[in-house]
Amino acid sequence: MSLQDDIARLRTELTGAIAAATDEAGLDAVRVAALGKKGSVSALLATLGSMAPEDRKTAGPAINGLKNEISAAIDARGADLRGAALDARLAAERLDVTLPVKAAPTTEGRIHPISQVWDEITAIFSDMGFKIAEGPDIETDWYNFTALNFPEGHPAREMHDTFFLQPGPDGTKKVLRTHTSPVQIRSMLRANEKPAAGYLTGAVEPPIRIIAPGRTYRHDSDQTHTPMFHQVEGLVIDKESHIGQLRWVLEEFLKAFFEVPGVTLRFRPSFFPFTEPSMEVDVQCDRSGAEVKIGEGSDWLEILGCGMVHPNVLRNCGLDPDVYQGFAWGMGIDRLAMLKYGMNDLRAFFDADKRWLDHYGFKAFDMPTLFGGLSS
Ligand code: 2U9
Repeated sequence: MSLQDDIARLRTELTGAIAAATDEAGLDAVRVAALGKKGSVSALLATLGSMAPEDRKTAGPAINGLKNEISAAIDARGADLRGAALDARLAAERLDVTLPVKAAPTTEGRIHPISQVWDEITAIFSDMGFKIAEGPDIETDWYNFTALNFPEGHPAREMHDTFFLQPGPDGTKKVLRTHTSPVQIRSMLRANEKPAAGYLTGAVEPPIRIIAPGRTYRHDSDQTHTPMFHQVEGLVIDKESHIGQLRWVLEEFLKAFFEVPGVTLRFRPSFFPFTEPSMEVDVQCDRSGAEVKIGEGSDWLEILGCGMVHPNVLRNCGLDPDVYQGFAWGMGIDRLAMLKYGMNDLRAFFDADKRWLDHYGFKAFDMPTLFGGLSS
């Protein structure tokens, strides 16, 4: 077979293989097989060395011509394959910039009004110097009732519509706390702890200034009651705490919470086993329009209960009522949320209805602070 035949055969073979290569890796394999060290075109070039000079004169340009031709064909096919790969990628990664932008979860999600109001309340009382106290939802009868001066068999225990748990091995039934007051009992008992011998830390003497926000439970369900609801209670214990301070704390809180320049409060005598005297507090409001306006008008709205801590409660927590006295108050977080943000059915709070949350919920990054605004 002549050199011309070899060149023609290789040209047909290699141009066919180049055209058949479907990706850059396949094309590179053809390049190695033709132009690599042990490639078919390189092998032909190597025969030039042993040729007679006369033959080399014609064979050299012919073989080099084939080499350049194949090299150019590989480059051209490479450019085609890269172009096709880019087109495929562009098609696959196509973005329709005319579509609306998909919102990030942080802008889509909503903070529940109860969480919002909880954060607003804790921001206000923290600013006044109160610490936030927490405790268990499942309590013993002693922490929920006895320590709070509810006598055994007293009707007030039934008034709380308590949920009882199955009795333990000793026959006693734990309860779902009916108020957050056991949290303050625990705080007072801790404040009264004597440091163990040799330790400098442990005892925290009064003054105590705490608020206890939390879930509470009562067997009750209608438009304004749910079996689980949220309360925030406050407690101040010091040697000379008095009702004047209680009134100031409540007024400052209500002004800050309802974001109004002033509030007028009305204190009515009431009864709670854990406070003496006990009072229910109404705030002046205007109910003539669609929503209740606090701080103006000629109506009254019951908003919270309060009183001076009963001496028996102090005694039950190891504090001497002749040395210490204090005041306490309690209010419903859910009710405050309804009043401030104009919802009228408490049950909707717990329906987990996304449309309701989209409407009444708050944006995740709008954290309530006193300097940045509570509800802005
Ligand atoms: C201790 C001593 C006293 C907390 C108080 C109220 C009055 C009160 C209700 C308001 C609406 C509960 O959510 S509600 O139904 N609470 O009226 N709570 S005084 O007094 C305490 C708490 C703890 C150790």
